[in-house]
Amino acid sequence: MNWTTIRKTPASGELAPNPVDAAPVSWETARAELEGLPGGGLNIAHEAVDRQVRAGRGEVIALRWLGKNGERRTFSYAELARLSNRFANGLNRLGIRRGDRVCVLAGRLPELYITALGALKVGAVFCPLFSAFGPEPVRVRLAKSQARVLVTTSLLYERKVREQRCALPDLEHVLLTDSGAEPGVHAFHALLDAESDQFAIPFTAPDDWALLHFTSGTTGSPKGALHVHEAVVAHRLTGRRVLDLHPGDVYWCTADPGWVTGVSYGIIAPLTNGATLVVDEAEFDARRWYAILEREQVKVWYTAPTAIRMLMKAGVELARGHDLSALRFAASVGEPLHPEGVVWGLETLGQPFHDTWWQTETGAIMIANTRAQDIRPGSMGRPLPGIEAAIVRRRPEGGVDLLEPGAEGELALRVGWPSLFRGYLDDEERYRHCFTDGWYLSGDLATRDADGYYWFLGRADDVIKTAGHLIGPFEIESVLLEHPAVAEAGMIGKPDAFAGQIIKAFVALKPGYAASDALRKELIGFSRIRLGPAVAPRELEFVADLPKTRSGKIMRRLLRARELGLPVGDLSALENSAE
Ligand code: 6R9
Repeated sequence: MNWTTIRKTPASGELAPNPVDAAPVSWETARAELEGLPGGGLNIAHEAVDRQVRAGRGEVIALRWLGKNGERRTFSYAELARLSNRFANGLNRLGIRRGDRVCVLAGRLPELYITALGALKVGAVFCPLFSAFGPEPVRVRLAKSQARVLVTTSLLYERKVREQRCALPDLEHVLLTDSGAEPGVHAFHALLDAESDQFAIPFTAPDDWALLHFTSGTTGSPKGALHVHEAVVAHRLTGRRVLDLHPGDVYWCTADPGWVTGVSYGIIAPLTNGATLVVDEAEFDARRWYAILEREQVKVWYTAPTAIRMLMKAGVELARGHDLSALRFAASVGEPLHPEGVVWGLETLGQPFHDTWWQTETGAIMIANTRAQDIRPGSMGRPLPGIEAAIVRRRPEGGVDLLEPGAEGELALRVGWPSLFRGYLDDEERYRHCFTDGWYLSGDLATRDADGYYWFLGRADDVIKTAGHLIGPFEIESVLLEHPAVAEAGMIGKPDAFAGQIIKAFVALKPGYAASDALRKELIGFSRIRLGPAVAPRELEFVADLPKTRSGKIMRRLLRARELGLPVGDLSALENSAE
C-alpha cells in the first residue's frame, strides 16, 4: 500500500512549523542553556528540579502520580526538590559516595523518582531494574552493577532479592518503600523523615557517570551502558525539539523507567523542560489509557508501537467516546511503527504518531519525525540537527564504506553528541567494538531515501524486541540450560501481531528425556519463575539438535529462517553476526 506523506504546512490545516524546531542548533548553545553548578559542574538532578524551583516554577506540578487502585498524588517541583534533598542526605548518611551505584527495583512509584533524583544529587550512579524481571536477571544486574543500595518494595524484595543477598556482597543497604525496618533492610520513608530538606549538590563534572542502563547483546551477560551528567544536554534539547515540551505542558511517557526511555524521556527530558509528568502505575488497559488522556488533559504523549497496536485492536469506538482534543503531539519509539499506526493516530486521536529512533547507547533521540517536518508513514524520520547519520557497510579489514541513498546497510552515527554512552561497565573491548573511523555502529539495518528519511529494516544481530523490551537470547538460553532435561537451547524472536515479536525457544533434550507437552509446560514454567513472564519464552519447540557454526555458536538466524519458511541463503554469511 502506498501511504501518502502527512504534510505539516499551515495550508493543509496541520500545525505550523515550530520556530524552535527550525532553528539551527549547536551542542554548545544547548549546553549554555543549562544552569550548571557553581564552578563548572553539571548535574542532571539540579537541571531537573532545583533549577525549576530557582526559576520561580516551584509550585508547578512536576509529577502527577496515578496509583493502580485509583489513588492520586501530586508533587510540585518544590516538593520533589525537597524530597530528593532528603534522600540525598539519607544516602550520604549511609556512606554512599560519588560513583556508587544506587539501584531501584520497583514499579512506577513516586519513590522511584525520588531515588533517581536523590542519587544523582549525591553524584551516585542511578541504575533502574525492570520490576517484571525474575530473580535471575535481577541478581545478574545487581551483581554486575555492584549496587551498594537497592530501593524496592517488600514484595519484590521477598520474591526476587532476599534469598540471593548472600551472593551480593556489595549490596549493603536495602530500602523498602512500604514497610518498616527489619534486620538487613531499612524503611525508605523513615530515612526520608529523619533528614533535612536542604542539600547542596557537591561538584559533579559533566563527564561523571550518572546513569547505568542494562541492555542486551547477542552474546554474554547484559551490558551496562554508562551515561554521564552531560547527557542532560541532549535529553533537554530533544525533549523540546522532538517532543515539543514546554513549561507546564502535561506530558505522559508510557515507558517504564526500568528501561532507558522511561528515564531519558520519562524523567529527565520532561523535568528539565519544566513539564508536568503523568505517571500511571497500572499496566496497559485501553479504557484506562483513554480516560487518562482525557481526564489529565495530556498534551504530549510518548508511547510505543505495541501499545498503539493494542489500542487499534480495542477499536475506534472506544477512542471516539473520549475528548482527546488536548493532545497536541504524539510520538512513538522502541520498535518499528507501521504506517497504519501513524495514520490511525491522525484519524482517531487527531494527531499522527511521530516515530522516533534511538537506543540505550545513544541516550537520546537521534532520528525522528518532528513537529515541523512532513511525516512519511513507516519511516523513522530524519536525523536531528546536530546528528550526522549514515548507512554503512563494515569493511572486513576494519572501517566502513558509506552507502548511497536506497542501499541497505547498518545505521551509523558520527560520534560527538553529549548523550552518547561512555562505556559498557567492565567491558572496554565490547565498547570499542561499537566504533570505527569516528562512527558509532548501531547494529540496526536500515536504508535512507533520497530526501534523508531513514527506514528501519531489522537488527544485524540476534537480540529480540518483545513488546518494546530488548532481550538478549543468551540470558534466556542460559536459564533453560540449567534445567536437567536441556542439552541445548536457542532463542529467536517470532513475529507477533501485537508484541512485534514473541520469544520462541528451540530445545534439544539430553539423552533419557522425551519431548512431551508436560515437559514443554514445565520448561516454560521454569523459565517464567527464574526470568519473569516478560522475558520468558512464550513458545517452545523440541528439536533433535540446534544448527551451529563450526566454532559452535548457535545459528539463531537459521532457526528464524526455518520458523518463517524463508530461504536459508548463504550460510557463511550467517556466521558473521554483528557482534
Ligand atoms: C529507545 C530504545 C534499541 C533498539 C534499536 C532498534 C529498536 C528503537 C525504533 C526501533 C524501529 C524505531 N528501535 N526505536 N526499531 N523503529 N523507531 O528502544 O532503546 O531498548 O536500547 O532498543 O530498538 O532495533 O536498536 P533500546
